[in-house]
Amino acid sequence: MKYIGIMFILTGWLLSSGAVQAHGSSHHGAVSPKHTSGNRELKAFGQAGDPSKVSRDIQVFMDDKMRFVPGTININKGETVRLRIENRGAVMHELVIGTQDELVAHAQMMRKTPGMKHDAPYMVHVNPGHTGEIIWQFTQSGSFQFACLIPGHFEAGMVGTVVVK
Ligand SMILES: [Cu+2]
Repeated sequence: MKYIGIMFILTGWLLSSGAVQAHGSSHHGAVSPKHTSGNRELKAFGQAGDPSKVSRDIQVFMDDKMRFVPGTININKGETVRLRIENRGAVMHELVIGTQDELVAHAQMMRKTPGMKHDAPYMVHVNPGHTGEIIWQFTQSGSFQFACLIPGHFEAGMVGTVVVK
């Protein structure tokens, strides 16, 4: 019985660490450096943008009311934009672009793994009083979302919409 118990614990440990690794490689790990031209991961909502092709800057504000201003961003299909994301709050916030399903799954992962480090060209973490940026090309029309996935923030409604036409 003792042996089976140990096996069970080991299996559980392997599964959980495997899940974290899978998350790392699919979302955050092995991501090419920001703003480089080669090896871009194509997402349902587009790909990392080329800074030389930015057609406009879009200012987005975040604060501790758990809201983005503006809450909706309109983009022309194919357009490369620079999101300039200012954190006017007193705590860290982030902006992660994704499909609704991706963001819900990602938020769940964040709750399970507090303090998880993550990075990708479609997200930025911004310390209080700072401004971060994302350069992104929206290659597909549709309705997408951006959210702060810090546990508690997403649940409080820190979600916005990107409409690409
Ligand atoms: Cu937040």
